[in-house]
Amino acid sequence: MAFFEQHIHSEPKTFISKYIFSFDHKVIGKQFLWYGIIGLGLGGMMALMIRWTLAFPGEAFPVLGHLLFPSTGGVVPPDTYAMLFTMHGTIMIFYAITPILIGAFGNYLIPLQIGARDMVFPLLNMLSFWIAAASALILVASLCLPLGAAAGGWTSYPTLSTLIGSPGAGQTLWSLALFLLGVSSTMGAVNYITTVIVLRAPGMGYFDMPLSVWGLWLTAILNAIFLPVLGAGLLLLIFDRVFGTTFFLAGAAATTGTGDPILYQHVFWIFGHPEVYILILPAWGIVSDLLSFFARKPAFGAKATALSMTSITILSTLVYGHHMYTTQMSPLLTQTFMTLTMTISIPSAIFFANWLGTIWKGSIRFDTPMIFSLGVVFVFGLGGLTGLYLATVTTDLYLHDTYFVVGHFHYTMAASVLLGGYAAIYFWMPKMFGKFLNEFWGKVHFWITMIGLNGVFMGMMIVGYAGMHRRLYNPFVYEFMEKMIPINTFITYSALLMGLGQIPFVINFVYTIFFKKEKEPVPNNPWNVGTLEWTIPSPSPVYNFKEIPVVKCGPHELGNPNLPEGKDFQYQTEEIVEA
Ligand code: HEM
Ligand SMILES: [Cu+2]
Repeated sequence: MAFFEQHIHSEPKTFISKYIFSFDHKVIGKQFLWYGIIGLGLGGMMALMIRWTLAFPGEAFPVLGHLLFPSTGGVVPPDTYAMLFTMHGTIMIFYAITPILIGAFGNYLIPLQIGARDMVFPLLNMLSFWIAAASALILVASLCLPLGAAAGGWTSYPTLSTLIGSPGAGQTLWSLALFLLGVSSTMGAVNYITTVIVLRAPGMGYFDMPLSVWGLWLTAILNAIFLPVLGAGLLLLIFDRVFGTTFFLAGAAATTGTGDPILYQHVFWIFGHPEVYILILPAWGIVSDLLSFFARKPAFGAKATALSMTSITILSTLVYGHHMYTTQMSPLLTQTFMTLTMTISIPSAIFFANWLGTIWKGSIRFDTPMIFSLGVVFVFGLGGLTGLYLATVTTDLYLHDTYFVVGHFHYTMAASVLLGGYAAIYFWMPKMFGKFLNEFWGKVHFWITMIGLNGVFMGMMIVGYAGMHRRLYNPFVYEFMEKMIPINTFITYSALLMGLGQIPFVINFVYTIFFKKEKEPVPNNPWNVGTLEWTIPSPSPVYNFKEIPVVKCGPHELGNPNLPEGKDFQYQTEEIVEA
């Protein structure tokens, strides 16, 4: 755009300016990628400890147990169990999935796919990463406190999270860490939104943007609006804990204050529901593009997909109350939230059908990024359907706070977003690092993960439906649940399998980046697709585009019958070939 001169960056010279305090969106993207993958490992270990405790209560956690919990002979103690599920949820959502999908791919893809040389505000971008790093440091440090880390669940409802429920400093640090992360993400979001608006290459209308950019852009908008809401809630919580205010103090009204724990829930979910869409939208966008690329067909109804994603974004701001049916809001409010929640099914069904339309009669190439994308279609289908049971007040009253909810949200976000993230890593690896991940190990990774995760999350929905409450230390103290022990053991073995399935990925990833030598340089466009990032060398140079490209067609021009023999796609810089 005319009023935003884009210069060619000069190459940074020192290690520090190149890899540590880098202004380059591509390097910042990679920093976030490593950050997220480390988070995934940490959160994953915690998940295995949780599962071990549930399947084998009272037994020492293998290998690490004796090291971590010497006072109990290696058994996870109850208060530690509460910290584990709290930190697991917090780390997975905010320090693993968010940095991978939004931090890494948001940074990496947005400028490249819209034909820009960098983000609009590179300094802000760098600060956003380092504030996120500080936030992670604070969170992890809280694990070493004498009274331990936060233990009030990832939602940290009062009274669990006020001084009465958690006297230690862990909860305060948790709130501070998330507040900082909110600051970091808001900075990132402002950058993404502005970059998409002002730096799109000449000729690129909104509907010419790849759907990945659409997803990331809508996510950034949600982030910019709703993270500050969480920030406000956390600030009040910190005030309650540190300065003795009573915003969320139960029973405060009965004495002199005006506190109400339910107020926190409103504030949390006004942020929290959009947050779950913040996580899923980038994955949706990426999958929508990849399905088209690997089916060698234009994305079916791409405009409708973009518009459905937009309407889901808007609707997602209006449904938060479905997390609070059991708090006795007025029936009118409850039913309004139910109706609005159900309404989301309409745009969801539209773009889900578009996914199926895209692969229908395609000449599908089953490369690793594609099988991960097909995996997303499958698990998101299941996750979305289970949402309907929770959206219905009458069924939710029974299912609320059971493992059914846990199964639902793991299908929708753990499974869908994780698989979507992996699809993206396998797909953009050659552009990011100039090397391919090994296909064979990629497929092994996919199948073990897929089998494991369905065992885990399907199992969760079954025990939840049978009445198993979430967050119990030893559910089998209740007689009616003894019959579920075998299913719980099955879930745990599935989780172990899923955990083992990540090892091929980690080895593949680390080996490829640091040790693998490609025999020949990776071609600019190994997958034969037309979006702008594939028009430049792999890995892309510091300044991305020597000349800012001029866009002449959409991102999914594949399989046009008028193309010359032997060519089945067009670059976005090429005029559409007509008969
Ligand atoms: C497709 C339509 C969806 C519907 C109708 C739906 C509905 C619901 C409802 C009603 C609840 C509350 C259940 C309860 O606590 O009793 C819930 C929980 C949840 N959903 Fe969904 N959902 C949908 C999609 C998603 C997506 C796409 C994600 C994430 C990417 C997601 C993530 C979550 C999370 C994290 C929770 C639980 C939060 C907690 O209590 O810790 N949902 N969902
Ligand atoms: Cu929700």
